[in-house]
Amino acid sequence: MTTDNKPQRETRDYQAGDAAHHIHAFLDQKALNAEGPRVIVGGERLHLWDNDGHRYLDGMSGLWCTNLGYGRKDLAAAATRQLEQLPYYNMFFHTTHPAVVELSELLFSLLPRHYSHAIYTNSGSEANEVLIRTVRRYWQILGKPQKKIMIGRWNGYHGSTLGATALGGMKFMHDMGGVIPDVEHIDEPYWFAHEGDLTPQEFGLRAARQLETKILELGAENVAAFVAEPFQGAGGMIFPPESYWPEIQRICRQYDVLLCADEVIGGFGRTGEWFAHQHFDFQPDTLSIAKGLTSGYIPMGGLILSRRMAEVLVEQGGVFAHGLTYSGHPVAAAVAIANLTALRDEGVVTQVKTDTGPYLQQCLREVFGDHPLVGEIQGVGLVAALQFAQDKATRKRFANEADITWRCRTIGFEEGLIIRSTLGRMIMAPALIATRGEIDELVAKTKIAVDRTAKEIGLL
Ligand code: PXG
Repeated sequence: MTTDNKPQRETRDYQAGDAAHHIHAFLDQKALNAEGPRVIVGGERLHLWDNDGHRYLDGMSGLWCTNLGYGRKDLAAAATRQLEQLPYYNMFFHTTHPAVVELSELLFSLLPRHYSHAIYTNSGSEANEVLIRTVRRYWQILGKPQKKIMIGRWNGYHGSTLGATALGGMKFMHDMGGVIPDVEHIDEPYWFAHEGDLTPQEFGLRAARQLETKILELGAENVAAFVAEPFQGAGGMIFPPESYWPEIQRICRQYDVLLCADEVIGGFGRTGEWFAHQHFDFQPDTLSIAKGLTSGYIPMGGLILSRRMAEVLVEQGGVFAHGLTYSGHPVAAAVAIANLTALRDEGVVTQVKTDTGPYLQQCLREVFGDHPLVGEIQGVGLVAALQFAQDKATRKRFANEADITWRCRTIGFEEGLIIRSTLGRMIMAPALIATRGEIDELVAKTKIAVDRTAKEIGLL
């Protein structure tokens, strides 16, 4: 712990204040209050420390967002400069400002050339709210107002606001008042969970063709868009088989359905490409972005539109009846510029592609390839998942897999490591600046956590 971060108040005092006033995300409040949250007070590169001086290796880049790691003075300086120059102005009164103009120029210099316009938001959820309204507006302008059904995927995650929740496929979120009309879902391409004997490639094609079946059932004239994460993040870091995305793209083109990629997690270098759809080699019509846009230092998101869509909205659309007070916020834009500049000029994304990404993937396969608890290893660049399984050969999963992975995550914390558990998988997505040494530490600590878990359930 550094002196800058010496405790100002007792941990239990912070915990009491938190319990008294704060509803946390996706947690049982009562249980959390009884346990008392860890109070995180500082961070540097991949490490965090809490109010009691415990250090953690953050294997999750915060919540998939601190792509440049913690403690970047250049991002802080960019925010300070902009706060002093122009802390706020809006985009409504026939106005703009240099920060947002320069951000757009930089962003579109990094994106494939067939994208041309952005609608800025504060978060990924808002990006997906805007997505729903924008694709429906697009079809209205083209004289097809009935083309408004959005198709998402079960277990996909697109955010926590109403439209984004409905678009996502988390049933427990739908159950908490999270549905809207004209949203449908197909299955996720989760080969390991598939109980038949299809190869991954056969399974990928079959999973993709569910989209065709759904479109035909609903009538292509009623379907606006298909929305999915290039690889599924919160739903378990699920990588589709190679056959999946080309077939999805074929289907969307054939039935004139917009293909919308949620790049909130996959964007800004995670896979070693600037955007995850580039890794999977397909061409979406829209991209939802957030998180890595600012490395999480300040909230910002957006919806990226293809030139074809933007031309319709701009040339034929008249008034676009949407706007957020903080769209293109100058301070967020200034931080995003500093972040993207660093990712580009320090060669961070290139390094993930050519060095640290392959290194992490190779280390994980060497260390866990024959591990008795691990049935499958998926990932590319600096994102990976370990699928826990009772029997790798038959892909038999544990009946209580969520408990086992949760236990592994808890042991991780005890060992000074933060990795995430989903149903049957452990997920890691470290900051993109990770060195080989930091990757060694991540893999070694993960091995300790997985071994301890395996011992507890009698597998080692
Ligand atoms: N799309 C995707 C693909 C996401 O992962 C969002 C949209 C929403 O972004 P905002 O900025 O509104 O949170 C996300 C968010 C997890 C977890 O447990 C992941 C997210 C959020 C909360 C938890 O992996 N991703």
